[in-house]
Amino acid sequence: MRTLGSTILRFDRVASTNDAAKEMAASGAPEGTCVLAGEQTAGRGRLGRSWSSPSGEGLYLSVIVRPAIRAAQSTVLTLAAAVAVGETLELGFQVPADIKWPNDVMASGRKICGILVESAIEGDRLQYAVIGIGVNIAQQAFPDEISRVATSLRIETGRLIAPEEFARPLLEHLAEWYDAAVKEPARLLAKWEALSSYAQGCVVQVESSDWSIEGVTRGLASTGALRVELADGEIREVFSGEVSLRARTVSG
Ligand code: BT5
Repeated sequence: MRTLGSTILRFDRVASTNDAAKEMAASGAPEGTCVLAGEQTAGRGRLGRSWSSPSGEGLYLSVIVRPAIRAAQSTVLTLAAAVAVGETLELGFQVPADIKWPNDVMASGRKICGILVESAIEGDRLQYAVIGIGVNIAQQAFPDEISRVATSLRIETGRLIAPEEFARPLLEHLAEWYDAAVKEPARLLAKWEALSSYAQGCVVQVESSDWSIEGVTRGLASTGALRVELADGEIREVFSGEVSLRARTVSG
């Protein structure tokens, strides 16, 4: 299996570990190179949103990968990262985790981790991708805007650990699921569905900037897209980056 994290570049503070990793990837850094920071001054989420990244309180990690997959397949990298974080929480720290498609890992119904995968594309292949993972580790309180939606490992377990203690097992799980994403995507998709209460039979509203649909989730397509059944029985495949998803109630 591949190793991720044999080279880890540590910074006290960066704007965004994803930006630092993208620069390194563009100048040839090999697969598995990681960037880890104690603090981000401009941590990013999707669509220009920000990621709260206070000094010493979270894990801010970006991993460079160079998978032989098609660009249209790149959502599987987000799914692999979410499964790796979910397993680390459950197996390493006994925190029950739930994955909310496409890029949130939840604990007790609150967001404990966000994932931002950014890719450079050449033709229809990926030249490289940067898997950015933010995990709330030591926070006991959050800024007002996210105080009702966020949680941390410390809040969930009562334990205080260093972010690097989470990074080590996370990189091992990520290596396994990254490998599966490339070689056996069906195994990864099945594991993701097993870890997500949103995957099957969940009534959801999916919104993008110019449309909105409501339906029932019907698992993942082979590309990693979420399958949503509309009221008339039509199945829509929803791709990451386009939408946000609001769970309503769970139906059979
Ligand atoms: C994400 O975006 O959840 C992806 C976050 C990725 C962060 C990592 S840290 C390492 C790497 N370097 C970066 O610059 N980024 C990556 P999205 O789904 O768009 O969610 C963003 C939303 O989550 C915000 O608008 C807030 O509502 C909420 N949020 C912000 N900071 C949070 C935090 N620390 N914990 C929980 N929720 C947060």
